[in-house]
Amino acid sequence: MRIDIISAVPKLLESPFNHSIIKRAKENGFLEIKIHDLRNYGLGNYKQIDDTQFGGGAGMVLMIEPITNCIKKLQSERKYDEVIYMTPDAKTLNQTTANTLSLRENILILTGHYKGIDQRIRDKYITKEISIGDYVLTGGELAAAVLVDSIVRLIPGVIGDEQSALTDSFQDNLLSPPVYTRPAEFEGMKVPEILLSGNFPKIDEWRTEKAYERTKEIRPDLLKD
Ligand code: 6GU
Repeated sequence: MRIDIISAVPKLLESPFNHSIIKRAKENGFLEIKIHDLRNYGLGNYKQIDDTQFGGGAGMVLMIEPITNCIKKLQSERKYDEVIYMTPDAKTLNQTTANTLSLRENILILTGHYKGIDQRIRDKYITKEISIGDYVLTGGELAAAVLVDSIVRLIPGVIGDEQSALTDSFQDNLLSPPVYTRPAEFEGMKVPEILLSGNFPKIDEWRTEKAYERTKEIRPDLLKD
């Protein structure tokens, strides 16, 4: 998979993809990520990328020209299966979306800042808009890092123990059951007996039960369908 990210603050994206599983995914050839500085496509001597909005109102808007020039340049180099705009005024990211995107070959992600981007970019180039939750961030970069992380770990082969990605919270619309490791007893707190029993069908049953309990308690909305 190849992921290109366009950002006005590319430094925010320097670190998130250089550690742990995503780092290994890149080293093992599953993934290539390139960050593109929107400023390089800015207008005039000052490399302008934003301007005040028509109709008045506080906050700057990312201009149509620099973004268009950047997208056109990237699209001349490869065909993108998806051009995604990270913005709080969009549908919320969920596991189904991550699963779908993990099957794509080339993804282009545009991150907004300030008041957002000129609507005409959204109308013409964007195939999918994604928010990561009902709160506002200063920009789309951290949201893009969240999106990329959620996608990359699902690429077949990226997580060694494939079972591990398939039994995540949300993969079946349930939260994960509790997990424990050694020691079996610590300061009087014991690991549930069933997990030490070696009775794997019973253990599976227990985990499913706990997953339901937890979901009912914390996220009953997930059980609606
Ligand atoms: Cl994608 N961007 C910004 N700026 N804020 C957000 C978001 C995205 N998702 C949730 N809040």
